Amino acid sequence: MITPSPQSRLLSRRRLVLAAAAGAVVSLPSVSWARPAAAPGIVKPLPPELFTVRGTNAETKWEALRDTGPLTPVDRFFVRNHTSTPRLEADTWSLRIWGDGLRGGPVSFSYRQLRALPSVTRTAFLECAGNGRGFYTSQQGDEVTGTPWTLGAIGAARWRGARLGDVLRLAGITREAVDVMPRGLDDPYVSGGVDHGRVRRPLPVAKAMDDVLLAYEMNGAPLPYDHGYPVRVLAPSWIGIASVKWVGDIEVSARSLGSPWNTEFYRLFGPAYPPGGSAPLTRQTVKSAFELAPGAVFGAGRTYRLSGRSWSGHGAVLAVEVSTDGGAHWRPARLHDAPRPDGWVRWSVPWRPEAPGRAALLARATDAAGHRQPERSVPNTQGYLFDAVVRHPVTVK
Ligand SMILES: Nc1nc2c(c(=O)[nH]1)N[C@H]1C(S)=C(S)[C@@H](COP(=O)(O)O)O[C@H]1N2
Ligand SMILES: [Mo]
Repeated sequence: MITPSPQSRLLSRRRLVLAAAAGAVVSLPSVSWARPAAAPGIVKPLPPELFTVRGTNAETKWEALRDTGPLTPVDRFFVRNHTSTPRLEADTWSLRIWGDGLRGGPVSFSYRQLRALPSVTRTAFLECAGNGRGFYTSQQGDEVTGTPWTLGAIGAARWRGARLGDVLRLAGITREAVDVMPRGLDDPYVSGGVDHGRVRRPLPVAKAMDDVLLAYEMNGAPLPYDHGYPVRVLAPSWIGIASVKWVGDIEVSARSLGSPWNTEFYRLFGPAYPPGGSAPLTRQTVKSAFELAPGAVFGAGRTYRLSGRSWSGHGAVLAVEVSTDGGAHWRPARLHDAPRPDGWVRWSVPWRPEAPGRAALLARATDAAGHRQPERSVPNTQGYLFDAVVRHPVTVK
């Protein structure tokens, strides 16, 4: 059961009073104030303390991660749905592997068979390629299309599943195979009058055979419906679209495969890129976020502990610097996790704001590949891979 925040209770009471004043008939059972915000097609509750609903998607609020450990609890893990969450059953689910990259014909695995294979458990973040997209516009004035996420289209979890490589080997993958394409069982994605078919995106065989999982557990429990129950792909360090949820079949091909998700979407287009766009996107960029609401209020002359997290798809985050004066001075943050590829590192700095007024908090990370967050991200029309330092507005009173 979700308890409404004091604010939503106030709001609803005001709405009731307004409705009564306007002479409307107020029937209590139909008043929806006690219910958390809903996104069409998402099964789990989306209380406003934890999520911002954006169309069919739900963005995690960073202030809701403040007291969480290295793993993001599923009750606050972001959801990115092209359509809506299907409620599948493990007993009737199966995974069909097919295509001309196999030695023989199609092979199917039941849920039970998949779970009987050797399992691996690994912690990895999962992040949408569009995470931070909103800052292209709000911080840089760039025009971009797509969901204007702030920084909450990311979560980290402990995933357990079978190795995709083991399953492909059992299915008889040949040396000629170059791409494999997992496809989801959710509804076809229709946008701008075009039916793009079911969500699917090719993975190069080298990645598929390396560290990709067919995951059936998240943080020690079966995957929740919204995150791919009963089985999803989990491609560590790559953009979220590579981790196809509700996977139903995988094509194994001796030729390279295409889908709208590696031709039209999830490439970089724009003045800085070739006319056909960049190569299909793979790894995530480096980012940092404060575990703080935008516009958070601090008292002058008091000492606070600012906390946040940084992560990168190119290697472990090795250093994080914080500026509390809008970028004029930087100091190192204290890291609270051992640097790990595919993971995020929690950090903190003490802060004693002196002068009342508005301030901007900035954090920038450097990863093991030598990427340090720039002041400005090179824009692309669909707003992917934002990596610039974000200016987090706060007020000192
Ligand atoms: N079948 C299917 N898989 C999907 C998607 C989808 O809509 N359908 N969305 C993708 C995108 S864009 C992202 S960012 C991640 C989000 O995973 P999550 O909802 O578990 O956080 O799932 C990916 N896999
Ligand atoms: Mo995504």
